Amino acid sequence: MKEALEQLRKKAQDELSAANSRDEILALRTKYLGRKGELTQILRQVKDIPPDERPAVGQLSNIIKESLSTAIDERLEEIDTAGRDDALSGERIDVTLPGRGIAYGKAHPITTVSREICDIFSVLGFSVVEGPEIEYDYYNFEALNIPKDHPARDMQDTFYVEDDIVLRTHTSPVQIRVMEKMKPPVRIICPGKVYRPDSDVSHTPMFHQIEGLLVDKGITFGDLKGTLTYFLEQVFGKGTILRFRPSFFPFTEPSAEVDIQCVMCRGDGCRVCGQSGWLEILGSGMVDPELYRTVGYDPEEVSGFAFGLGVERIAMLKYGISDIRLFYEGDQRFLKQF
Ligand code: 2NM
Repeated sequence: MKEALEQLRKKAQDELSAANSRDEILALRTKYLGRKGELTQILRQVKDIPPDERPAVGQLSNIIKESLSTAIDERLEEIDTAGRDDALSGERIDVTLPGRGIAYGKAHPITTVSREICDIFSVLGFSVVEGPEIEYDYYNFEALNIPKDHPARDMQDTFYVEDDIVLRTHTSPVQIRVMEKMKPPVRIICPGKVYRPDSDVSHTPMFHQIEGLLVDKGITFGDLKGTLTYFLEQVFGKGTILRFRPSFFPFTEPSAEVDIQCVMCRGDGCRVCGQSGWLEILGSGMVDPELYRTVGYDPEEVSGFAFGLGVERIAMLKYGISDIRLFYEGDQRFLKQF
């Protein structure tokens, strides 16, 4: 009996050492200590041995039962700890790895240049005003003194939505709307999208314009020259050489186009300036008295100047870009440079 017990203890301990998983160890507990387990089977036979040997056998079996139970618990603990250690070392975070980085977005170069231009005029006391991109014929043409037979009215130059509704071809209708509502003095700058059916290296059917308007008592062509000279020196640098060249617009009289000396060849003549040595930057003029009558101002009381420029053209000259379409292709390699 004693021998059978010792053999059982040895066998159980060997199997326990060989067991490598929780399930195996739990199976051993059932196998030896369970209600139908091997130790229990042996203890059932105690009643068959002589009474004087029973206490010793009982004691031994209790010791074996205890030590086997303790050994099983310890082994379970070992397995659990090893599993946790494996999990921890496998899942360890390497805090020295560089971060994944966040892909920040940023303003489109046209937005940036447009804001820079508006900021310069804000310093001079101009307010930034926006208005509708779909506009009545009245505000886009009629109120600006562009008569029905003017070439700018042709279907090729304007996107028509309906007979009397167009996609605005310039932002001056915003200025007409402001003058209808507000009395002089008026000092406004109007940025925004405009639309004309053109498409080549220097024209897209949608582009951005900024127009300015200043109306007050006693405003002269000298104010126009001083304001635009200051503005162009802010954009292209102090000492920028410029010239005011007579021109014509239906809404201004007199009118002038402002050129700067070519930034590429400094006036020698190159491909960018078409060998002229000059770059056309903006159109301007003294607001035609006819417009004041249209909006209810008295042309004997007030005078003023207005100007308009294309943002893409300024951005192309500023950054040395030769194809306007690059702004609208969404190519990250191009856009990331600004
Ligand atoms: C230009 C050139 C000259 C202009 C005129 C007006 C308004 F509303 F007062 F009539 N706004 N902008 C103007 C004048 C625009 O763009 C080349």
